[in-house]
Amino acid sequence: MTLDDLRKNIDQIDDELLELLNKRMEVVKHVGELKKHTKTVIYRPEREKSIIDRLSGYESGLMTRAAIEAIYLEIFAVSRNLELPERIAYLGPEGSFTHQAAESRFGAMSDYLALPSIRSVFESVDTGRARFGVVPIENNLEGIVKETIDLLNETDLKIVAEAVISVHFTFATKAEKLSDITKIYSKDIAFGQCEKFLEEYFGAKDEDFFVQVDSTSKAAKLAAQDPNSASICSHIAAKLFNVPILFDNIQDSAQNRTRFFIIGKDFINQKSDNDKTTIIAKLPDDGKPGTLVRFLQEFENQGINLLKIESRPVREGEQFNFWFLMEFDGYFLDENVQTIMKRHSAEIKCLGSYVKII
Ligand code: PRE
Repeated sequence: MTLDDLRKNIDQIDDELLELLNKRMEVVKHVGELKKHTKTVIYRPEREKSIIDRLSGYESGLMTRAAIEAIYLEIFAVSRNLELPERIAYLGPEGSFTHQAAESRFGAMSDYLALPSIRSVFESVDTGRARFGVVPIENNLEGIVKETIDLLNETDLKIVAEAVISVHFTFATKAEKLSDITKIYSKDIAFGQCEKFLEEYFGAKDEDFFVQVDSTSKAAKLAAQDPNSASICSHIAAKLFNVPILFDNIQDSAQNRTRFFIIGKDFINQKSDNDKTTIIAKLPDDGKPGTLVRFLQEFENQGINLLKIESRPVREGEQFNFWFLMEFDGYFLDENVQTIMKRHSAEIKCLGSYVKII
C-alpha cells in the first residue's frame, strides 16, 4: 500500500470516529438536560474513572490505558462543556505544574482561570467565579503545603478529586547550539533540582549566566523572547510559549511528585469501588493522656486503613493545641466510617470522599 492509500484509510476511519463522537455528544446533551432538571452536578470523576477502567479492561489493540485515558479526558472535557461550561481556577501562572495537574483532569478544552495565590483559588470557588479549583497539597520531597491545608480548615469547600503529577523539568531554548546560550532562566528550586544536568552541560559559569525568576513559566516566556537564552521549565510551559525542548527530564531525582486537590463547593461524589476520605479532626483537649491514641484505635476497631495524619497548630488560645488532617480508605457513608463520624460528630469535619489515585 502507498502512503496515499494508507492516508485514505485513515481519513475514512476519522470520518467514522467523528460520526460516533457526534452521536456520543447527542447523548451527552440529553444527560445535560436531565441534570439541569434534577439540578445534579456535571462533573462526575467516579463515572469518568469507571468508563476508563472498563475500556482499559478490554486489552485489545494498540491503545494502552494511558492512551485511552489521554483521549477520554479530552472527550469528557468536551462533554462537560456541552452540558454546562464550568470554569476551573488554578494556582498560576499559566504553564505551572498546577496548570498541568488541572489539564490532566479537565483536558485542554476547558475554561481556565490562572490565579496568583492558593487563597485566591479558594475564594474564586467559594464565590462561584469558578466551579472547581486546583491547588497543590503535598510534594514527596518538600512535604505538606500548609496554606492549602489551613484553607481547607477555614473554608467550607470540599475535595472533589486528587491528581498526582511527576515533576519533570525540561531544558527549552530557541538557540541552535548549546554554545550560543548566554543565560539560563529558571526558579531557584528548579535550578536546585537540576544541578547534575547543569554541571554536566555547562560546568563552571559566571553567576549571571543563571538568572533566577519568580516561576518556571516566566522563565519559558523570557526564553521565548531571546534566542540566546534557555529556560528550565515544565513541559507545558515550553509548549505554551513555543520554546523548543532540547532535553526532557533533566531533574536529578525521578521521584519528585506533587499531589493536588480539585476543590469544589457543595460537592458530593457518588461511591466508587476505590474511595478515599479526608477529614479534619479537632479532638477535645481535656488534658488527659491518650485522647489521640484512643481516637486512632477506633479506626483499627472499625477495620479502616488510615493513610495519613498531619497535625496543624490551633492558632487561637494560650495552649499549643493541634488539629489533624486525616485520610483513610473508604467512603464517608460506609457503615464503619459513619460509626466514627457519628460518635465524634462535633469534632470531625468531612472534606469529602473521592476516587483514590495514590
Ligand atoms: C460524562 C461527562 C461528564 C461527567 O464527568 C461524566 C461522564 C461523559 O462524557 O461520559 C457524562 C455525564 O455527565 C455523566 O455520566 O454523568
